[in-house]
Amino acid sequence: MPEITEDMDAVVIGAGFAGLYMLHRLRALGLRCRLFEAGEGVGGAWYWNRYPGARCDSESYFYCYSFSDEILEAWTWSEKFPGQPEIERYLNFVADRLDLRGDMRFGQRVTAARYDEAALLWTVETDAGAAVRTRYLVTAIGGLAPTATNLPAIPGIEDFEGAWYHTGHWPKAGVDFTGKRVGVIGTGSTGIQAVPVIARQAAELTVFQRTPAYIMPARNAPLAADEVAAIKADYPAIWRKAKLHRGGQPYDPPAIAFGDLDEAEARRLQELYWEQGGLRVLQLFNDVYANPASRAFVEAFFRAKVRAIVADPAKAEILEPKGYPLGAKRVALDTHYYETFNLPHVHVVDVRQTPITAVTPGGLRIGDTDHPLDAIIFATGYDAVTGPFRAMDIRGRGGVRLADRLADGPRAYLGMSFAGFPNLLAVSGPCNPALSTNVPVSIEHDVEWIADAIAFCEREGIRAIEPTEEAEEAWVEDTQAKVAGSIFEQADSWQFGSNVPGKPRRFLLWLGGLPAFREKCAGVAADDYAGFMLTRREGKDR
Ligand code: NA7
Repeated sequence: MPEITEDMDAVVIGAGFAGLYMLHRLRALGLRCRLFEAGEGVGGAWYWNRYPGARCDSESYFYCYSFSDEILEAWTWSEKFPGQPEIERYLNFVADRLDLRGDMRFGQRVTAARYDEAALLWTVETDAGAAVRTRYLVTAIGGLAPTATNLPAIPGIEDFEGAWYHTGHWPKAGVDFTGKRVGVIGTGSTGIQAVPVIARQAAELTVFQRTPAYIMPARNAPLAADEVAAIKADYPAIWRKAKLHRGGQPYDPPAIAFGDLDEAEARRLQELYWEQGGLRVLQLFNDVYANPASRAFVEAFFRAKVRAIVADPAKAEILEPKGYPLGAKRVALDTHYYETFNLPHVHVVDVRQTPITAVTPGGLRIGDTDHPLDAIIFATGYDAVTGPFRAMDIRGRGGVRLADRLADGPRAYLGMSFAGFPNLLAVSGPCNPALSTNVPVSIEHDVEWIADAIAFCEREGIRAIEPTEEAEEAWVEDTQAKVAGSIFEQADSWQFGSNVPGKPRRFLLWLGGLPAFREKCAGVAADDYAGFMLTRREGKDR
C-alpha cells in the first residue's frame, strides 16, 4: 500500500461541469474535499476538446448551470452556440466565483483507487504520487474523456513522418496547418465542426468518411443585448421547462404529426426551419422517428439539401446521408460544412467500401491508393461512458476491479452507483441519461442527488452506501429494455459501444427521459435509499 499523503472526507475526480458543482455541494456539507484534475485547468471535456471549430450544439443560454441566480445574472454569453474558448472561460469564471481552486489539484491524473473493507475507506492514487484516504469517492469524469479516445488500430502510425492528432486532446498551443496537406478521419459532430475551419488554413484537405452524417445548419450568431436581457428575465420559466423536457431543453415538444400537413406545407415549414438553423428541422413532426413515412420525408429533405449545396455530383453522392435511418446516430449541427467541399482544395474519400489499410510514412493508403499527407487528424470519437472508468484501476470489495465489471457492458444502479463499490458515486455514470440530454441539466440533477445521499449518510451515521446486485441488475436490464425497438438499434454508434472494435454492443445510456429519471431517483431517496445496502458503524443494517 502506498504511504497516505492526505486524509479527506471526499475526493472528486474531474474539473468539468460535474466536478466543479460536486465540489461546491460537498463543501457546503462541511466535508474536507480534494478534487483531482488531469488537465492544467478547469473545463473537463471543454479543456481537452480545443480543436479548431469546437463548439456546443446546445444553445448557450441553457448550456450552463441553473443553480445560482448570482452566476446566471453575472455571466453573459456572447453567441447563440458557444465555442470552446467561451465555455472554458465560463467554467473558470464559475470556479472563481465559488472560490473552488483551493481544494483543486491540477495536472494529476487519478490512476487507481482501492477500497479498504475493514476501515470502510478508499485510497485514491494519482500519477503525481498522491495517495489520499477518503470516505467518499465521486467520479465526475464524463462519458467522452481524453483517457478513452477511440484511436483506430491502423498499422503504420509509428512510422508516419508527419504529425498526427486526436481531436479529444488537442495541443493547448494550437496547430498551424498553413501550407500543409491535411487528412481528417471521421465525420461525426467533431469532424464536421473542424473541417471548415481547417480548410481555411490547409493547402489541401482530404476528408476520409466512413458514414455520412445527417447535418443541419447551426446558423450561429452573436446574441444581442436585448435577447440576453429577455433570457435573463425569463430564467425561472426557462429552467422549469427544461426540467420537464425529456432531453433537458426548454423547448415545446412538436405538436403535429406528419399526416396533419399536406406535403407543400410540410416542405414550406422545413425550409423555414432550415433557414432559422439549429435543431428545429428535426422538431417539425412528433412522429419523425416512429412513423417511417414521416422519417422518409425528413431524410429526403436532408439529402436534397446536400445535392443543392455541393456543386460536384460525385462529392455530393459521397456526402449524402444514407445507409441508416435518421436519428440512429447523433445528428450534427454545422457551419458551412457542405459549402467547404465546393473549394477546389477540399476532397472527400469514401472509406466504407475500401477501408483505410495503412498509415505510410508519407500519408494514408486506401486500398491501393496512396494519399500524401503532412498531418492526420483523428476525429474518431471515444470509447464512451465505460471507457473512462475502465482506464482507472478501481478496486472495490474483495479486490474486484470495476474495469472487469464493466467489460461486458455498462453496469450501474441509477447510473450513479456500483454493486461491490461502497461510497463510490458517479455523476453521469453508465446507464445514465446524461449524454442523451442537454448535459448540464442532467449533471445538476446527479450532483444534487449524490450530495443529498451523502448528507443522509452523514446525518444517519451510515458509513457505507452501496447498491445491491439485484437493484443494479434490474437497472441494467431496464436500460437495455428502454432502447429495444428504438431507432438507435438500427445503426452502429458510440451510444451502443459499437464504434470500438471488440466492445460489446450494449446501449450505454438510460433512455427513459429526464423527468422519469428524476422521479425514479427521488423515489429511491424518499424510500430510505431503496436498493442500497447501508452499513452503520456497528455493521450491516440491511
Ligand atoms: P463520433 O460521433 O463517434 O464520430 C467518429 C467518426 O469517426 C465517425 O464518423 C466514425 O465513422 C469515424 N471513424 C471511427 N473509426 C474509424 C475508422 N477506423 N475509419 C474511418 N472512420 C472512422 O465522435 P465525435 O468526436 O465526432 O463526437 C462524439 C460526441 O461528442 C458527439 O456525439 C457529441 O455528443 C460530442 P462511423 O460512424 O463509426 O462509421
